[in-house]
Amino acid sequence: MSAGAHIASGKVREIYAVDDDTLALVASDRISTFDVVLPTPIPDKGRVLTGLSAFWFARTRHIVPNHLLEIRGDGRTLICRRLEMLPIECVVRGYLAGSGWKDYRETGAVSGHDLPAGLAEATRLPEPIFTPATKASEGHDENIDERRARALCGEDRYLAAKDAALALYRFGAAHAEARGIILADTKFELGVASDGTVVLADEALTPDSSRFWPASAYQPGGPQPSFDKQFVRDWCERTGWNKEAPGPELPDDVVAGTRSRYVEAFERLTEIPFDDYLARPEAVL
Ligand code: PZK
Repeated sequence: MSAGAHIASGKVREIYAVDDDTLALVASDRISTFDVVLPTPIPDKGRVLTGLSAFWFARTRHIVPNHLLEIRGDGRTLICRRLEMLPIECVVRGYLAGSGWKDYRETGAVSGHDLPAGLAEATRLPEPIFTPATKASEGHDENIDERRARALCGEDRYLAAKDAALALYRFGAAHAEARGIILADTKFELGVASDGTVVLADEALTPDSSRFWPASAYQPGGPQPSFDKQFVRDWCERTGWNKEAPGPELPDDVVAGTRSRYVEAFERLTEIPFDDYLARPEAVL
């Protein structure tokens, strides 16, 4: 089916070769928290993420072309055009969180963007910022400034990737905000097609590649609850787990609650019943 050789593994996804020009991206139901993949899957999580990615790919082609060719009937496999990937993570931040908040607190800047003094954690930024990062093969990506990112990609590719990423973030954040979800930040991966066009790849605007916050609970000045993973994180905290592998097995109620949150994110963002997606994955296209 995905037929060919295994090309790469992410923490919770796999890539296979279909032929010289084509890849299959398969999303599992694995979940990671505190950087550890837990032993208990969340049923349909891979389908939620695959359906969301495909939904965004179909709706953002006017902003930048993307690698999606086809969605498989299993709902967890995207058939994609093979690209030459850019060597940076294209991160866009609309709010101060995660490593953006950390870098700001330590230096007053994120990826070379000097920000106003005295901002609180989770503050909405006056404008979204592009904060490229290195692709670490293990450990954490490191935010880099525009000069380094430009040198890694080449001037033209860098500017095309930056413009695409900012426009995609603005589109996704506006769509999500209108449906009660704050898209605090997100990471895109872009590649270059054989004709030199810069193309959106990987997954896009999913809870695994983004910070989704429930708008109803938004309160700047501290860490925000994650739309999708907060049940899991809270439960893990209560067990006293030291956050080193292996992680704990999740109880049924935490699995069910977490699955509901993923499905809720899917339905709020796509306005498509998740059961319709399961019956016919092309419903998101
Ligand atoms: C590609 N990754 C990262 C993602 C993993 C690893 N269209 C493409 N062409 C060529 N290469 C890639 C893609 C895409 N997407 C992306 N590695 C290679 C990655 C998901 C799971 F294991």
